Amino acid sequence: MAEYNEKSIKILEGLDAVRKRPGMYIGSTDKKGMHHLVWEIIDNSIDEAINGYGNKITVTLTKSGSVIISDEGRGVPTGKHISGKSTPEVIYTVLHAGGKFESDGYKVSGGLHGVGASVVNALSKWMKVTINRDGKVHEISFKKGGKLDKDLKVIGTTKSTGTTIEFLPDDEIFGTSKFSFTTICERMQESAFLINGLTMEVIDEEDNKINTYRYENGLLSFVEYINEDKNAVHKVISFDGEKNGIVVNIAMQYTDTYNENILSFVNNVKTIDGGTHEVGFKTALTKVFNEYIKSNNLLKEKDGVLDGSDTREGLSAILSLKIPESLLQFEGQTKGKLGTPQARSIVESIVYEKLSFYLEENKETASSIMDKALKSKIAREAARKARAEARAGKGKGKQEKILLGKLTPAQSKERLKNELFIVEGNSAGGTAKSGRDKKYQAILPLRGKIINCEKSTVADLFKNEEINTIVHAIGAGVGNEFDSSESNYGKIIIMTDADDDGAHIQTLLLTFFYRWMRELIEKGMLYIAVPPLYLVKYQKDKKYINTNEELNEFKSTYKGNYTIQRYKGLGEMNADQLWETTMDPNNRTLIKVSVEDKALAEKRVGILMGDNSEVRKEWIEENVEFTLEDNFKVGK
Ligand code: 0RA
Repeated sequence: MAEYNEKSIKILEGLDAVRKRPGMYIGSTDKKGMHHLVWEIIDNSIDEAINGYGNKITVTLTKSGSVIISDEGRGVPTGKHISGKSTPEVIYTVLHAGGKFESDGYKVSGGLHGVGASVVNALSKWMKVTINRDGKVHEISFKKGGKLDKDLKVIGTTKSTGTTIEFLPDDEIFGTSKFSFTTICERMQESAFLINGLTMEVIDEEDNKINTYRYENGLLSFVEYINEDKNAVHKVISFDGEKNGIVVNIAMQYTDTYNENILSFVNNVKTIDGGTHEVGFKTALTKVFNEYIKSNNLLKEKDGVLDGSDTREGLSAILSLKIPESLLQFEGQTKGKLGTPQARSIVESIVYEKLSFYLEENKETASSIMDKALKSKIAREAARKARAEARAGKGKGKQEKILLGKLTPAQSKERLKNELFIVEGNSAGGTAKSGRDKKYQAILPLRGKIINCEKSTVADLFKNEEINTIVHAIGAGVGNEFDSSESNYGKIIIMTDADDDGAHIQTLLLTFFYRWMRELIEKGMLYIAVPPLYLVKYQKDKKYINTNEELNEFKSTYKGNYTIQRYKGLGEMNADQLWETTMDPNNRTLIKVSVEDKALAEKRVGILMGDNSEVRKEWIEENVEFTLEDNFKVGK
């Protein structure tokens, strides 16, 4: 009912409605929302390419902050619309409920896609559309808010066809946000992976950078890209199939790591929350593995069977489905979950049939994959046993011994309200101990080195004293057995110095949490504390400052007459100051750690954990924004 009303209003109202409530159309008015404008325009060009018209799309970021999206399709129709206006004017100034002005082939209505190019126009300071069609160059332009500026007219001749759209996002809506070359490249590369033969070019005119993406066998290249820095167990396997109009393309590869990485797309749009296709894929894997194990006598009957998670350890896989509009069903709040029931059985039968065949044909690969799954089973059972013992009280004494003299616990037994501060260094740990809220805040100082967990086994983990302590303090298991609902703390807060060493410790800890307690991140329980960088004093006033930007602002406001104290470490503050600036829930800044994009997160953890500290530092500087409530996005 509500949806029906909303949609009818959308049709009736003009572009002003979009400017009044931009969030309704593009999700948000931050940097992410601003990038939605670009995705919206590009999606139309991609549709045109998928239909067989034009195999190159160029995105240009100009020095003035505008963006140009150019394709080589048929060109937007230029004739008169029944309303008497030109078709382009209608397309770019009239809100379309469903978004698309043409319904063909495979269309997706998931998520925020398909709100229409007019929404982009509505949220722009100006927009210009150039159409090459019928041998002529046509142009139409719009002013702030999507108001017609110059009506469609022919401005020249051409031999080519295509559509070029340039727009400048309105700073009244988006503030000072700027487009990110990296973000746009990542998105374009993803589209190039999904659409074989499509060339995606991204140009940054300010920094003179050009990136071009084109793949002949995109899914295969996608998996190779994800596994680039890992040791693959075999060559990428790919399967294709079709049934009842549903087309399935899959590529997969096991590596010697322990993490699972399944990405799925429907009609080239990511299904972030999975859905029936992923369920079908996982079901088939479990079935194929257990049948293989059984027929090759790799497991005694009394030892049971492989768990689904055993068959996915170290697996990177991409599922890409094309589903006709009539069968499309999306679920969940953000419509990121495929609901189409047929997708499950189709994927399941294709993977079952083709993977069984592959394993029979490639005995050596099969044996190393099975070996890995069997090892996963053993590790999983060992971890479960250890946890059961700890719960039954058997390991309790041991647990306390491990934490004794290290953890300063909170007094409260309210686990959700309690916070664990993981603090760099003993001396800062001491300060934090004196400064904290004893009731709800626990302090765990890190003394020794934390290992890089990127490739650790469970056994390696527990050999590292620092990690071992963290696992026991949180008390909710690790790896497949981790269960966030058993965590002793509602918030886990990483608190390090604001320097290179601190950043390094952060990345080591983030790698650990990402690999071994990912649910903590998914549930929004992991945070990074932001200690101040400076204390500035002006006459009798003093102020803590968290960013260099803020410092510059201060300097320009209070020309001269001030003193600046740079805090290099947590230890330079006394207990009161540390509480006041960094730990007091009413005053502190925390960055919530989140993973937006699984594939990118994989790459990012690779960057962060690689040997190149320059790249790492650059990344942290570029991607971690030190503002209240801003998310630390591993994946964005
Ligand atoms: C509908 C019909 C035709 C072209 C397009 C849409 C079209 C739209 C966009 C948006 C960005 N690039 C685009 N390219 C094409 C043409 C139909 C025909 O020529 O018969």
